[in-house]
Amino acid sequence: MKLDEITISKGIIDIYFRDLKDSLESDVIVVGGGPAGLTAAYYLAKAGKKTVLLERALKIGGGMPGGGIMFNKIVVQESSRFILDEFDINYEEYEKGYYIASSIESTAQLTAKAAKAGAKIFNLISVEDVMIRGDQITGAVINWTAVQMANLHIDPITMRSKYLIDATGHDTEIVKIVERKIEDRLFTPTGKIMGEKSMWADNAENIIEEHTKEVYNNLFVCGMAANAAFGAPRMGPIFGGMLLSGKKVAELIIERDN
Ligand code: 48F
Repeated sequence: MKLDEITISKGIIDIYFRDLKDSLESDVIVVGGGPAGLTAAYYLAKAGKKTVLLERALKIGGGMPGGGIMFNKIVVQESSRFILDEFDINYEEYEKGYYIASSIESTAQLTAKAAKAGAKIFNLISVEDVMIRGDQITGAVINWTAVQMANLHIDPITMRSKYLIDATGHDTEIVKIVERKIEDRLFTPTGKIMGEKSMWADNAENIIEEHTKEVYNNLFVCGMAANAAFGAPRMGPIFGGMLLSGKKVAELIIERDN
């Protein structure tokens, strides 16, 4: 078979735009393709929810591939080991209850399983605003990351969804936008973003599931964004809480949507 460059180009353009158009209306938009967002996308898609994941960066994975200070290993504790099994991630026990996995394999497996479950993953797209109707969050306003980086004055487009998940990590970017744009309070005890506290792995990991919840109408937080929104510590390169938080946010939305 003789290869034709124009067919290669047409194939990429046609299928990309088919997927992009199809993603303009969905059940759930997950903002952020770190470990929490990928885990959420997997469980949501597996449950049959139409799931779109938007990631600003070229590469998926957020803070996971870098491990701890570029040592590409992650730690997962006993309570979340079953999620490593669910994603077919290899690990070894280091000390009782401390499991070590490759951060590269973990990122790859989370991504592959989320995609194979049916989540549509778009990299290089940043969420720069949200859609709000009355007191309901109804979708995301998106632009190319390259446009933001080049500081070009180019208008964004929109995606509608029943639910939005802020899985943007330490920066809590989506909740920050919402906090600025609504007239009422967030569903945090102070009504505002409470802010991330300094490193305390045990405390942070134990509280993160409790903080994984709806933070404003139809807007949920998971992963580090959940602890940042509700004023809890960071945890460093232990990732069990991220996985459990991603699973929990999926379960909350599945329950709500039924
Ligand atoms: O930071 P990130 O990995 O968040 P996470 O899933 O996991 C946190 C851990 O990596 C680690 C930790 C504990 O183990 O403390 O830091 O909570 O992934 C967040 C992703 O969101 C993307 C960003 O590029 C990153 O890949 N992101 C952030 N803002 C936006 C965004 C945005 N506005 N639009 C699209 N993507």
